[in-house]
Amino acid sequence: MKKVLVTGILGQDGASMANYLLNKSNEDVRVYGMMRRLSTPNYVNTEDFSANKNFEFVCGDLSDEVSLNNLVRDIQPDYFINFGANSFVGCSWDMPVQVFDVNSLGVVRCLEAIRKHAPKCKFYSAGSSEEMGDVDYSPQDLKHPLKPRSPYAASKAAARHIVKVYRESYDMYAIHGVLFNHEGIRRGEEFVTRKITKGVARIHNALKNDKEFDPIELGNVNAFRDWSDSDDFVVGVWLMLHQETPKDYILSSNETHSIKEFVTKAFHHAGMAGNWTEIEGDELRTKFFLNLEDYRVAVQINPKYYRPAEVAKLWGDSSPAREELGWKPKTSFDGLVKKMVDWDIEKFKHTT
Ligand code: NAP
Ligand code: F7E
Repeated sequence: MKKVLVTGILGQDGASMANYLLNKSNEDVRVYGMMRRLSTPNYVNTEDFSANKNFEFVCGDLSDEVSLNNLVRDIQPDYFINFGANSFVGCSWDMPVQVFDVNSLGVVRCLEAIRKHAPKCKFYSAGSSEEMGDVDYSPQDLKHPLKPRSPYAASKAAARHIVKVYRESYDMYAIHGVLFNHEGIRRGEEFVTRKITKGVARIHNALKNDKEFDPIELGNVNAFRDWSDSDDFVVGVWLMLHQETPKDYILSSNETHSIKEFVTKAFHHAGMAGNWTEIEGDELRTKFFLNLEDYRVAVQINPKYYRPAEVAKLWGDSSPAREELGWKPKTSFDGLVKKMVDWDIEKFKHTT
């Protein structure tokens, strides 16, 4: 039986990965899910697998090398999948030191723990399309230069470099997957897709109950992202950990869509047609109106959600992963929007 240590177990990808390994794949594995100490932990993402006899929560923190050293020494994992991070780009300007400590130094601490205590363990570092930042061309591949636009992106670019250094210096199986945006029913509620689908569910319920509603407030709705389903990406990450020779890959849908398009589709899927209106030169007055008798505003702009520097357009090229690993995402963009909207309408059906 293979032992897999997964950090960020209460988050989206850590939970998706554990769920895949324990409930969906045919792998003979024991999963150790690392969580940090919280006064009130939220176990909503781990409900599908936490009772599995091959699963165990373990305690540790990426900012604490003692906990990482002890876990690797005691568990002797075959795989160490590091999904733990401060993953929200928007807050990374507010806490840049913490972001670098967890997202960059945290990776060095993981690599050192493996080097010292379990050098044959295969390590996965969670890289990001944000590393491309201020992009030179589309779609972006692994040759694209690192041009980070946020402390978060810079922290992930640093992680990419250090993983390569350890791989080449110590002959370790250490890889840094560059993953474009991926979402789903476990997505944190501050990320734009979940914020939209939760808002759509709220407005859907209000209209059903003949009540008033407040609009969803967003920042830059003209940004483009390459969105996929997290459940598809964890399969790609697992395949990356099974190559003859360790190598980094991009995972992406190979499509790009604007935030506006996501909004329109999400409302449409919930049975609410609407239209964007814009006043030239006055971005702040951009609005999404529902085509009801009284054309009510469902989305409006609040500049507090603007970022100090924006990444305008991400669009990945994952052809090497598709050709060499035999991976491809199953869920389309429309399928992802539908899955998230349906989930949130059901989940929040009593909330208005
Ligand atoms: P997420 O839902 O925010 O999960 C991140 C997890 O990391 C959370 O469970 C969090 O714990 C944990 N964490 C934060 N600080 C920690 C620390 N000091 N020590 C240990 N754990 C800590 O993020 P995700 O979407 O699953 O993303 C997984 C990884 O992929 C992250 O590294 C992210 O940066 C990267 N990534 C994500 C995407 C994407 O679109 N989802 C794309 C590219 C790369 P709490 O639950 O206690 O807060
Ligand atoms: O923003 C715009 C925002 O926060 C997407 C993380 O998983 O993917 C994620 O980072 C876009 C940006 O994700 C709001 O300005 C508009 O252009 O959902 P997001 P992200 O920044 O792309 C990458 C690949 C990661 O690695 C990260 O860990 O949407 N936007 N209005 C908004 N974004 C948010 N959050 N909230 C808004 O109100």
